[in-house]
Amino acid sequence: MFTEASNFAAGVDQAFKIIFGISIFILIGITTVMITFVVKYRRSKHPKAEQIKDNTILEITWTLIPLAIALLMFYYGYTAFRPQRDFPKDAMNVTVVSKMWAWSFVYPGDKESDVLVLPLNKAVILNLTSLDVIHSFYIPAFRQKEDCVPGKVNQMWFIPTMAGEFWVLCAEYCGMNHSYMEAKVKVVPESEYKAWINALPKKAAEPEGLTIIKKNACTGCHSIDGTKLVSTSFKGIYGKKSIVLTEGKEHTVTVDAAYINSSIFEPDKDIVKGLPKGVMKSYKGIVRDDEVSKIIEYLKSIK
Ligand code: HEC
Ligand SMILES: [Cu+2]
Repeated sequence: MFTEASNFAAGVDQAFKIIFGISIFILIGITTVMITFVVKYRRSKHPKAEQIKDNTILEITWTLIPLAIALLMFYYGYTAFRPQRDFPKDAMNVTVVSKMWAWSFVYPGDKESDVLVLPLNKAVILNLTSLDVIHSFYIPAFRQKEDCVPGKVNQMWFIPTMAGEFWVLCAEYCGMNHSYMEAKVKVVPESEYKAWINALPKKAAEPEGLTIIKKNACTGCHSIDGTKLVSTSFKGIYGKKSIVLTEGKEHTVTVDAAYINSSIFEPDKDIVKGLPKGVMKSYKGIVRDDEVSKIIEYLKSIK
């Protein structure tokens, strides 16, 4: 009925159908018994309530039947899920990089693409990463979903079993443009995949300052493309004027090396007007001085 485009899709669908079927059975069962009782034991017919005690057979029945139903759901869920955690040794690896609000895919040899192109019928392991907040990597047609957590690498694997284009969506609310956070998976025959990956250019080397900013998750609060997140964007920050409160007194500073340095190590000294105090923590002992210089160099470069 729905596109099942990976080796795991049928198992997930089967578990879903069984649980859904049981739910309908229970809904109809309970509703029927309820309506029957309402009619049969209504007050005009049955004015005096009767106490019933200790019916062993009944009690065993209503324990065993739900137990069997729960175990049945567990069995189908578990058998569909278990193989998804047994990662094959010879699969190809692709790193998924998520950030507000886009996906990118890094292939071996540092080649980067914003479309996930995969060879048909080949196992692939995806290493899921995030540069800012928690996202959830979701390919509905593959019935695969897993969180991308900053500072951690989660994995998923599957075999695409159908050629074509499928949606990648973010399934964890991650801010304003969450619903636009989408990409395409393109499953193609292996020869076509080989030609595509060979033609894909190498990723341009990243400025060191940017690597440090990402590593320390500054990008969770400060964007580099002008978007306003928790705090001001880093884009064009160097040399601009900032209105800050120092010990409650308002004044204007020019964003220069000294100000950036004190913003990183003593964020509560000068508070940018209109932004909350105490949200940014001091990076004393976390970011080294030589790293601060690289950050400053990078901030100068993004106008
Ligand atoms: C948890 C969110 C958060 C993180 C993470 C964070 N900051 Fe901030 N940052 C803020 C907030 C809020 C302010 C404004 C309040 C203040 O001045 O302390 C701010 C202010 C700044 C300013 C001054 C901005 C201006 O417009 O004048 C700079 C520079 C800065 N941060 C750099 C960094 C760097 C570099 C990192 C990573 C090492 C970082 N921040 C990590 C929240 C964050
Ligand atoms: Cu997201």
